[in-house]
Amino acid sequence: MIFRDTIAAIATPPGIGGIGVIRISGPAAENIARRLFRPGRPVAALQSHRLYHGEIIDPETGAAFDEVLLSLLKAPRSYTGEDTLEISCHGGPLVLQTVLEEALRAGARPAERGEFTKRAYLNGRLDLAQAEAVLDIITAQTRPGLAAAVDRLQGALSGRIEAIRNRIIDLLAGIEAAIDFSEDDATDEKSGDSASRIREIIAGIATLAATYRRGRIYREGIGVVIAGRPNVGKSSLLNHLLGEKRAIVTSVPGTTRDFIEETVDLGGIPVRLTDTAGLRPAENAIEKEGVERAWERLANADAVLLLLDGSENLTKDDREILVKTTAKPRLLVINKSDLPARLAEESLKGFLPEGTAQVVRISAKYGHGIDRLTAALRDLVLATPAEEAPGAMIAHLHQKVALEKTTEGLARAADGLSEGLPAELVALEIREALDALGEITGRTTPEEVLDRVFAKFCIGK
Ligand SMILES: Nc1nc2c(ncn2[C@@H]2O[C@H](COP(=O)(O)OP(=O)(O)OP(=O)(O)O)[C@@H](O)[C@H]2O)c(=O)[nH]1
Ligand SMILES: [Mg+2]
Repeated sequence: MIFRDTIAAIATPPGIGGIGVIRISGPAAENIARRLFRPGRPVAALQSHRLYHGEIIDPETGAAFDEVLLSLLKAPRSYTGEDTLEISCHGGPLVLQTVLEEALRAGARPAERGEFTKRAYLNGRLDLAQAEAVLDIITAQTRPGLAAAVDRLQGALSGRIEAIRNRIIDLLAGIEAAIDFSEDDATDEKSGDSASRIREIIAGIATLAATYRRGRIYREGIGVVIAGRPNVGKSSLLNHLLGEKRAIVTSVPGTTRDFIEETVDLGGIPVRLTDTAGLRPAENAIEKEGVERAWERLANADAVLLLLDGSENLTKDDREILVKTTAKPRLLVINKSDLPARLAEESLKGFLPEGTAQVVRISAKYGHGIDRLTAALRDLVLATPAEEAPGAMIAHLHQKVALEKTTEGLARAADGLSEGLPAELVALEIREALDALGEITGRTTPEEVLDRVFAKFCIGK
């Protein structure tokens, strides 16, 4: 696709920095450089993929606005696939604004959010899954999240989708061939063969779709609430996980009133961790409000760390909290393991689903058992073994929906085959499945999905 207009934006974040980058993409890029850029040493013409030192000047007066490094990346060897200019200025807001305004005066227009990446996509430099991976890299919060996004940018997901697509196309070819030779007496045998191939493809899609949970958690993180009766050590645990004395810790039950939320990287997962007021029948209006808020946070949490004091027997309040949180993904955490143990794990048996080992002993005060706690939380929310390699993961809801639609189309085709439906109708279902699959890489993505994807980007990317 060839765009006639040229877009420009400040590509670095607002504020003061060492350098700030202006990015310009489109057919006028080279002209804009010729107008605004005065090289340190005279050159006949700017060469592609070279770095030039010089000044951005006022083309009318010749006055310099800034001393810069400039590169011209000629089409198609650029991010967008178009002629692109990258100007590294000094990183001040006024400098960047001035250079951008000059670029606009020289023939560019302000870029919209994600428009550089959208052009890269429309020019075939990236497919849609890769374009979304660019955003995932920018917003990654943990190493594994970043690694998964880089994998997607490098085509891990696109490759998987392409492989599935090829298998469906082969299947379709077989079925369409049967349309032409419908008199063939081997038709029954063939349709049995097609049905089993469909089942295999569906199983492959299911494996990929199952990565959504993990992919989304690495990308968006999860909300985890630390809950328990007063004085069990919730705030101590928050502080230990944060590595700072964020919450007040005292031996007075009911110390924490309002909830405290902080984000931490727990074993590669971005976790929004909330410390809450100790749960018990409140003694006054302030505490009552705190306890209500704590229950509210609990209701909305993805998972709960339910803290118990291992140096005491289970209390009535403990039991009540245990009962009220059974429906939540939770870990039972027995704290104060440095003190003589009074709480028997047997007393918790009734609160744990059969065969699960969701009890961890820790000392929040001395940091014992925290690694085990982190690993157990990871296993709980990911529902997969911790050592599983990332591989190709889907991370966006529309990707999951597209896989589901693909499966539905294939399942209808399989039903059609077993019911002896005409091959034409079966082929139609398979074509629909292909279309649904194509939405992930952008082959068949509706305009509004594209708009939604690129609207999430920042300006300048
Ligand atoms: N020995 C020991 N004491 C602990 C441990 N964790 C917390 N404590 C102590 O237990 C008391 C209560 O700790 P907090 O972290 O304030 O407990 P909390 O659950 O936040 O209490 P509330 O905010 O009142 O609900 C403090 O005196 C802590 O020093 C631990 O692992 N071992
Ligand atoms: Mg507290």
